Amino acid sequence: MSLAGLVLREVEVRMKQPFVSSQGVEDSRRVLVVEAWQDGHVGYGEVPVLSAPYYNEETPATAWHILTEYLIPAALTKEWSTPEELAQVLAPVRRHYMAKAGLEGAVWSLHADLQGISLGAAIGATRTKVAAGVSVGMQPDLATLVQVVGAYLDEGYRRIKIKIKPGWDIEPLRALRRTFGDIALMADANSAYTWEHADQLRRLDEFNLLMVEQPLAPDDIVDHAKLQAILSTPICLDESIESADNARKAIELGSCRIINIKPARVGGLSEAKRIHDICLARGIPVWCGGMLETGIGRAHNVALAALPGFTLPGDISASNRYFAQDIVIPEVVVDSDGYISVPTGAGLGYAVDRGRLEYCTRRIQSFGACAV
Ligand code: NPG
Repeated sequence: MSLAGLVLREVEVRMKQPFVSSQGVEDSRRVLVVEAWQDGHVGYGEVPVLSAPYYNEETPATAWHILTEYLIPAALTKEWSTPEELAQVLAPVRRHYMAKAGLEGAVWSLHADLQGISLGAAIGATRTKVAAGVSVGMQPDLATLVQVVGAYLDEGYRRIKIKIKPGWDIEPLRALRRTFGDIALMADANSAYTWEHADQLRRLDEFNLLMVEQPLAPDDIVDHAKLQAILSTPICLDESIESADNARKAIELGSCRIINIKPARVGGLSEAKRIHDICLARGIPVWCGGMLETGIGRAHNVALAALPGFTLPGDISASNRYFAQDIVIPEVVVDSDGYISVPTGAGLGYAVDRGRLEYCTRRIQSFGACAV
């Protein structure tokens, strides 16, 4: 590959309702979109940062700075010819995984398009459909939670994830079990607990959950190993797993029995695939997490979730879960059986609605031969 140029956009896509988690509230998505151009073909990647640095250290402003000052210049001046080689060129920049993932993702998307194959095929994926799960933000009361979950079950979602924290855990889980019986149910704590809450967390075992996600600190694999030893509920790690080497250590320590893989959290699809391969070799089931992506990031997640080791429903819901109007055509949809079809067309598999993309663009900068 030899990129003609790149375009970086900050876009704002309005959400239908605010998403509440222990990291805060997102009421519209201000993310970055990267376009990679070559021979009239274009690939797209997304930097799904939150508006404030409460999931990781990144925001739209930090990602814009790192991409424009370091990552994009490196991509346009250093030698590389495949997306995996680009990931190595970007590696000297420490962390800033979401910024890296957006740039590498655009190049993966372009690479697949130039080869005339789907993004999924380009990374070695084989599934023709992926199971859709849904993440339910924190609700004001139990009645509203039960009503919201019931509506998603009626839409066909195959797994329900609710946010928990001390004071909002046992009661909501008990209400859902009482109302909906043995549905596929999991809880995401987003590090809201500490080791001192171990006895409280052990009470989760009564609910036969698929897993409890990231109960302890976002950079911990030691206390999680101690907790998993006394919990029958599988621990799933999210924030703690930032690389394939991290994943190997967590598995060897017994810190988790399941891993949530997000391309944005680990710097892109190349590292995400490496984590998948390590987990597959060690019998650790994985699923694809979400960061409230627009259809561009969602398309990358669908391609990743089509790899064979993704045996659990992920946080890949339909575009209409969050957006009245997405920026891709067709929008990501979940069928009545709770599955998303994996696109077979060349590249991203979803067309980017360029008019909608322009309408949502708040800031734009072009690099190399791209003129905007
Ligand atoms: O459906 O894309 C989605 C969101 C899935 O709940 C989800 N993500 O920690 O995994 C997470 C969580 C999250 C998203 C947390 C945004 C905080 C903000």
